[in-house]
Amino acid sequence: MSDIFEPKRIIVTGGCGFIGSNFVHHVVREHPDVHVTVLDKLTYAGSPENIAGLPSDRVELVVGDICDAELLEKIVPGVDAIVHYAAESHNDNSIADPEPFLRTNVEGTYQLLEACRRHDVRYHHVSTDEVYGDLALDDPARFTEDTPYHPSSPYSSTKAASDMLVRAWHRTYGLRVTISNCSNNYGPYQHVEKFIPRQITNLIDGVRPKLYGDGRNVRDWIHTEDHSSAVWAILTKGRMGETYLIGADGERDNLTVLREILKAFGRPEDDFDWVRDRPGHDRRYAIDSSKLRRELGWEPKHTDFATGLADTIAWYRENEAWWRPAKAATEARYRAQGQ
Ligand code: NAD
Ligand code: TDX
Repeated sequence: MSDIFEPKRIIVTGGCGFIGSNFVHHVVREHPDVHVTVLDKLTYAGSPENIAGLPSDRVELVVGDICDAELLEKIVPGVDAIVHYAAESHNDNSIADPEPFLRTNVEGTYQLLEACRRHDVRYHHVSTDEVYGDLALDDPARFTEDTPYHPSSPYSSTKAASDMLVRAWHRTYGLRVTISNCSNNYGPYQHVEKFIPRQITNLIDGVRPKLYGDGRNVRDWIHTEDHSSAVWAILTKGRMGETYLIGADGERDNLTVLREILKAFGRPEDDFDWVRDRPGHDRRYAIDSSKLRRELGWEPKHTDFATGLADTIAWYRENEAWWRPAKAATEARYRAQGQ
């Protein structure tokens, strides 16, 4: 194992989004000597409310675009590390309009890498298991760090492109980088466009949940808190230039997850609508995270999905003011797509 890296000042891009804000809460709670500068453009997916109430001497919000090289010149010098979460993150949006995905996910990553190169800053890149494409339902295989890249959607292809930039900046310029590719996250602060929050908030609204295709697509669910602890372990203990897969053995098909949500609301198990499938819909994702566990001693703590889901449902019930403003426009967009 490498020496432990102990950053004191970090930039978290996308720290007002779902996973980024959960990471900021995690760092504030678990690492009291670390100062966080959140860099976030506050797109439709980001809200300053996600980090409201955190101590102002520990967390500073800079509203801006990761593509803005001049802004990066102002905030990057002097920090120890950048942890890069900012992205356009939703597959369905990338199918409707890929352009913002190219800009933020590819060009934005390039600008951050260049800023890190100019100022010799350690860089951690948050990516997704979707870069590996999909697996068949009857295939016993899971993704490993050696699985070839085979992305399917505009979203996942831009994430794959950004991973490649990071690898090139390490090999060519010797930039101190690590990459993590994580499976599907769930938990508080997830936008209502995503599968689990969409169905929970539909049920709160008395609307039938919507299932794509045949509902047999498998996702490997991990609680976002476990994603945060894994990213911290990789940032501080990971080997330079290495990729680590993050997952918590949470494979479930969409129909099973939806039925668990319906049950929690006391609804019959078939009380949902089948809707148009996503074009190019990946069949199954599955992560083998043994490298991360073996090399860095990481273990997930929130592995009881039923408890995690119940807590998530409770969070959406208690925080209607947080998600309500986005709900009508999100559903209008889905309706226009036949979903
Ligand atoms: P999200 O859409 O909830 O949040 C993205 C955040 O990035 C928002 O706060 C948004 O305002 C900000 N942002 C977007 N464009 C920006 C720009 N140009 N400049 C600055 N800020 C910008 O996304 P998420 O689900 O929290 O995903 C975060 C990261 O984790 C992404 O890189 C995603 O690819 C990766 N990831 C997500 C999952 C998942 O299950 N959601 C799984 C694996 C990896
Ligand atoms: O209404 C729905 N009905 C439905 O059946 C929605 C919104 C989704 N689905 C299906 C599609 C997927 O099989 O549920 C599954 C999960 O869908 P999403 O929440 O859109 O997630 P996914 O496409 O799997 O991607 C997520 O995980 C990997 C994140 O959005 C990505 O950012 C991350 O990289």
